Order: sequence, then structure tokens, then C-alpha cells
Amino acid sequence: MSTGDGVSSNGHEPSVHDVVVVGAGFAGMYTLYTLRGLGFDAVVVERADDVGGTWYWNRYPGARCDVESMQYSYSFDPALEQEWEWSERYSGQPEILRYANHVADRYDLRRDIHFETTVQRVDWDEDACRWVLQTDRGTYRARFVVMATGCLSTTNVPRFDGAETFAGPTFHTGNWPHEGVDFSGLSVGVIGTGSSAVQAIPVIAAECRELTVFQRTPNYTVPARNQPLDPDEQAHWKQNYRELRAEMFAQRAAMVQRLPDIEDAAKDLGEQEFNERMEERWEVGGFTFYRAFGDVVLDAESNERVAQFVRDKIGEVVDDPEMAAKLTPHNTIACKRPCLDTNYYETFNQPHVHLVDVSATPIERISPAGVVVDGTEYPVDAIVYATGFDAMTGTLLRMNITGRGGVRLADHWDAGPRTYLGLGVAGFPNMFTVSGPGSPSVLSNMIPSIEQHVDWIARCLVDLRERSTTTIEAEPDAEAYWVDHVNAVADLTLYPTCNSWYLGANIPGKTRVFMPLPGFPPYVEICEDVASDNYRGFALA
Ligand code: N01
Repeated sequence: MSTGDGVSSNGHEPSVHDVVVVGAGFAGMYTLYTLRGLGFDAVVVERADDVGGTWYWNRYPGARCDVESMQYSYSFDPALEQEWEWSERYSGQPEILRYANHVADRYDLRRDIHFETTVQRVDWDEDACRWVLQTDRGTYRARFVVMATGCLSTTNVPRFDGAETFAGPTFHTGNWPHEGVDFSGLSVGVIGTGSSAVQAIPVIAAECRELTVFQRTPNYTVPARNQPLDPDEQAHWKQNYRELRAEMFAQRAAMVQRLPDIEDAAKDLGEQEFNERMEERWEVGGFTFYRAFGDVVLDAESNERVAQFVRDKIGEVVDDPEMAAKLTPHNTIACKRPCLDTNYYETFNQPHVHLVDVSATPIERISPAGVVVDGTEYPVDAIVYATGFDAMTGTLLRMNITGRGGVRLADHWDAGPRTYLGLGVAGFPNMFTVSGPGSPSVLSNMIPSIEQHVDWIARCLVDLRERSTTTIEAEPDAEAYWVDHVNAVADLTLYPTCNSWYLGANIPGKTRVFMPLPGFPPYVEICEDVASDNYRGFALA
């Protein structure tokens, strides 16, 4: 089968394909599965030596998904849904990686995945109407390219003076050694207090001799209440998967909560009713906490009330008032990615756990023996960078992509990422981004979001094939309209009020633009509508 350009799946040039997919995480694997099933000659290139993406790289102690297991899985094959057994309410990284491997084996995906292959350049060849991908293993040509490169796949390692002089080992949570790390007997420094650190700190603290956490911004976190998955609950999901998946898709973050979403305003409730509702959700655990009211990320007064509830909890959990004060955030709650934890605040009651506030006086430098803040050296044997990612755009921009007329994606996105629907970019024909900037992506449950994007792309490729259309490209006006739309939706919320990675604010020099689009169901509707309306906003040639 071919896309009409003479390149067949049985073609003699092994490096020429209908579609090259970049990345073998959940997005890349599902893209390959789907396109192969539709008769396209698709190949995946992946820099790692195996599948799993995020779950391949993020092997830090305590790494676990914040989305509940029964909802963080593929829905495309009912047989797969039925046969896979999850063991905990939230799956740990090893279990999710086992699942990714199971999927790769079950559908024989590896035969079309070229591992240990890093993309170095991606250029649109105008005359041949093809993409040319230069990798460290040779050149690939394809009519279409699908960037399944993940939203959090390029690590952010801040430049600290003297970092290279440190005598001990250093680790980044997003690039953890596969053989694991033994911290027993060591004094460990952790830099950062985001989601990764919130998960890793209690586990590292349980193992090491001394733990010193360097905190720039205190974080709100809500108990996850992880536990073994109740077999009856698993059976219930398996018996009702179709209805429950439909329910997930109707939710703004594409996941069903344990307690119903309530849409009233937090600021309107009496003291007792407010506290009862919050307490119940604190006990149930998970993101349902943020769904107690409809306006937590919309109204500053309501937000402050919910934030104060968590601040009071920190005061109750942490014994030392000085430590509690340092751990207490004062910014808007949930405008950064909310964290879920297992004994995070409790960990700071342990005598061997120390907290260094680097908000007013940043880390000055790294010395051979430790971390220096405000002239004081904190000796550590090992440093864990839990400092996050150059999110959403970092990986795409590092691939040196040039489109029509040799225009660099980096230049086109100079003032922040510009896409149409988070799927296409003007001037970059036949290039699709899965969970790209401008789509719900990281504000939603990633696997359903990925499936929605890949299904849309697959339908589009089939439509193009049937019409013998060779290129599809976002129109500049449609792209401009979409960028305005994403900003307008974000401006209705409190999201832009924090220095978050959603805005690119964690990377020095990165343009601040709110990158994901809040609201999954209306987005899905728009995508359907665009496709049904002859791909409105895309030029077909
Ligand atoms: O990264 P982060 P992360 N000096 O950017 C600090 C997903 N995730 O890896 O807040 C000192 O959130 C920085 O401080 P500040 C999830 O979407 C999912 O933890 O910028 N500190 C912050 O505390 C999450 O949001 C799961 O002031 C510095 C920390 O480093 C995303 O990944 C689990 C610094 C970085 O926090 C990223 O989380 C884990 C400096 N120079 C992660 N630079 C799931 O459960 C940065 N920091 C699915």
C-alpha cells in the first residue's frame, strides 16, 4: 500500500517510507500500530534502546503515575484491556514500563522500531515533497513525519557554577541509571521540589544517611493514597470499560474522579460545608481534591481558600513550625502542575532530612564537596537534579527542523510555539505533532489524549490517500487564530499567574507563552469538526 507517491511498503529503498514516526513512547507505539493496520509503511526511530518513552527514562526512586492505573492505559483493543492486570491504584514506573513492553511484544511493534537512533536534522525537501531525516544511523525519507516526541523528554539541568567540579555522582530524575542507585550510607542533596522530587524525596530519605533538599519554590501536594488495587474495582472497570472510557472522554482532563466533580464556587460555601468537602477529598486522595469546586483555577478568592486548606494541613503534619513555614507555599494553588504524594510533608519530620530555602539566595555554586548557598557549603556525597524539563518545545527544537523555504522551526517559534490544533504548523507540511503545544496534552490524561491525536492523524492520512492528496499544511491564518484561542482560554484561568513550565518560565530565556490548551472535550469536538469540514484551516494540495 502506498500514499500515492510511488513509495510502497515493499519498496526497495529501506530508508524511504510513507511515514517516519519519531519516538517509541506510548504515542509512537500507538501511531505505528494504527498506521501499520491501515496499510501504511511506517517506521519509528527512537534514541533509547527500547520502548516506553517517559517511563523508559524516568526510573527515579518513587516514580509513579499520578493518573490511576485503570485509566492510564490504551483503550484501542478490548482484548488488551481485559488481559492486563494492574496491581496498584497508581502504577509505579516498573509496572508501566512492563505494560509498554507487553504492548510492543503483543503487536510485534519492535520489528519497525529502529532503536538507538537519534534524529539530528529534519528538512522538508520541496522538490520531492518529502521529509528528510538525518540521524546518527543514516538518512530516512518519508512523505509524512509524526513527532511522537513527548511533552517532557528534554531534561533541564540548570547551569550552576562549579557543577563539573563536584566529586560525587550526579543524577537527573528524567535520565536515571537503569541499574538503579544505592544511596544507603550516603548524604544526598536533592535540587527541586516539583512532582518528581515530591515522589522521590520520601523514598530517597528512607534509604540515605542524610538528605538535604534545596527548595526554590515550596509546592502544594495532596496525598495520593496509593494502595493495592481492589480486585472488585478492577473487575468493575473491565466489565464496564466502554461506558467508563466514554465517561473519561467527557471529562475536561480525560479522567474520571473517585468523587463527582462539583461545579459550585469555593468562595460561596459556609465554613463547615467547605471543610467537610475538603476533608473528604483529602482522605480519598488524588486529583479529585481539585474537583471539589468548579472555580479552583478560575477564581482567585476560591483558589486562595483551597490553598489555605492545604497550608493548614502542612502546619498539622509538620512538627517543627519553622520547617512548616519553609514548606508552605503562598502562590496560587494548581496553577503549576498539582502534585500527589506519599508522605512528602511527613518526611521533613525526620531528623536526618534538612531543607535549604534557595528562593531569596539562589544556589551560588557547586563545590567538589557539596552545594554552596549564601556562603555556606552543604556537604553531600551525591546530587539529584529534580529540576524538570524543557517542556513541550525542547525536544522538537533540538531536532533542527526546517520547513518550506528552509525556514527553521526555531525561528517560526521565536515568540513561542505556534500550531494549529497542536497538530500542524504553518510552513511545515505533512508534519504532525502528537500532544503538541496548543493541544490539551499535559492538562489531560496523556494516553487518551495521545489516542485522540493519533486517531485524528490516521483518519487524515487515509483521507489524503483516498483523494490522492500529497500535502496537508496548516494555513497561517488558522494557526494565528489558534494561538489566539489558546491564549484566550488560558487567560480565563489562573494558570498564567505562576512561573510554571506550562509557560516555559522554568527555562532561562524561553519565551513565556502558555503552551497547553485547557479543556479536553471541546477540543475533541473542534478536531472532529475540522476534519469533517474538509480539514478546515489546512491547505490540501
Ligand atoms: O519538574 P518541575 P518535575 N535552582 O519543573 C526546581 C510530570 N511528572 O520533573 O518551582 C533551584 O515540576 C524548580 O523550582 P521552581 C508532571 O507533569 C509526572 O518535578 O521553578 N531549583 C522545581 O521545584 C510534572 O509537572 C509524574 O522555583 C530549581 C523543580 O526544580 C513534570 O513531569 C511524576 C532550579 C522542577 O520541577 C515535571 O516535574 C513526575 C534552580 N536553578 C513528573 N531550576 C506523574 O505522576 C529548577 N528548579 C505522571
